[in-house]
Amino acid sequence: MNSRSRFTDQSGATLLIIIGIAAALAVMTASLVFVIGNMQANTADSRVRDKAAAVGEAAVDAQMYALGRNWPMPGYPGPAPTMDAALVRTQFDTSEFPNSTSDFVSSDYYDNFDNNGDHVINHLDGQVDANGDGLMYVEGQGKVGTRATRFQVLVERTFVPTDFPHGIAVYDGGGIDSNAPGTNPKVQIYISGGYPVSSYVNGVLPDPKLFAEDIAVASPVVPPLKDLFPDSKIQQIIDLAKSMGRYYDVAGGHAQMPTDASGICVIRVANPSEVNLGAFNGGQINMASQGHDAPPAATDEPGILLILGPEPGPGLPISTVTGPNISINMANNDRFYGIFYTDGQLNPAHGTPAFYGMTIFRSYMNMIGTPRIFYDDSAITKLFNKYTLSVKLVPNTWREIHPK
Ligand SMILES: [Ca+2]
Ligand SMILES: [Ca+2]
Repeated sequence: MNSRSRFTDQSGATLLIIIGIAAALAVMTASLVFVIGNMQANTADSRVRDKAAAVGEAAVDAQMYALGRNWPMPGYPGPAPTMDAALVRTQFDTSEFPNSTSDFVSSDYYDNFDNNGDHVINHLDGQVDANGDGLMYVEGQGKVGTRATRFQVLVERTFVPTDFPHGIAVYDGGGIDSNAPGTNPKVQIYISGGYPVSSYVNGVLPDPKLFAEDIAVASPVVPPLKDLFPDSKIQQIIDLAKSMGRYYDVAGGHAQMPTDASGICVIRVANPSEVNLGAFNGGQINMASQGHDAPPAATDEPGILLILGPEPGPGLPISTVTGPNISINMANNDRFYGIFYTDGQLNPAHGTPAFYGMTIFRSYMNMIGTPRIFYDDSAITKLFNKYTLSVKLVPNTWREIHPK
């Protein structure tokens, strides 16, 4: 072998090595491009998936909020608790979340029991809490691009604490006037519910026979109302009324006086002022129209009516009497069923009006004439756990399910 051929052989070997390295580099580069491309695709897919999940979570939240506003029970046909899809849509930027409203977000809810007996719990089991256990399933789905994510969760209804004290027929924070002793007693028990029934008159009681003998009357010294009826309860009722659109601040000029005082209703008026109960519901509040003294029907639903003075100043307790000179007019056959609470006075009551339930006049009571007040425990029991406070997640029930 001569030197030339050796040189040629060496050159050939070097060339082969270079070609080999180049080939290996080419393969590696191609792999790297592939790997990076794949990673980018995965990252993009994962981002879309996260976005769809964020929308799905928002759908669950929005559906739970709708259920909190109107928990569907059998026999209580209210507006369906429909998720506000348009509102959810506005919470997400359209450049990042481009889908249209119709397939962007959706939700469902149904009872947590196999009501139709097909061994599966799903939409077909009905969109009411048929078994009445305060539990239902909620599903929420979000879709971004072509990626959809759906969640299912068990939710629980919680209640406004409308557990009023039993056994208070009347609480009168001031004096009481009456006449016509021949028409006594004017305060009586209609349904005791098995509870001892009391009344409280913060002043001299001119005629004890105003109250039926089976009512224990505290007078002239009474416990503070907040010991019987806590401030927190007043605040809860105000909050509930606000959430239901049943709070009217007439004193502040923000709203007109309602004509309907049924159900939950809180009205703030100026002090002094006159409030005529006959102006509400034709004087039949939470009761079907019947003659005077006719008790509430079993199907009647009691309400809570607060007639208060202007809002207390900053730092003052919610129970501050800001309307001692609000006169509550009760006339003719006006009748009220439920919890009646006012800063003001019963003044006057004429004709044969009646309250059934529990009555609180923080200022004074004029029982001249033939008004009637009946303690009716059914108002207390029917109001217990009646109003949904909110809907919350049952822990450890959140799971991802197959999208639809
Ligand atoms: Ca079923
Ligand atoms: Ca249920």
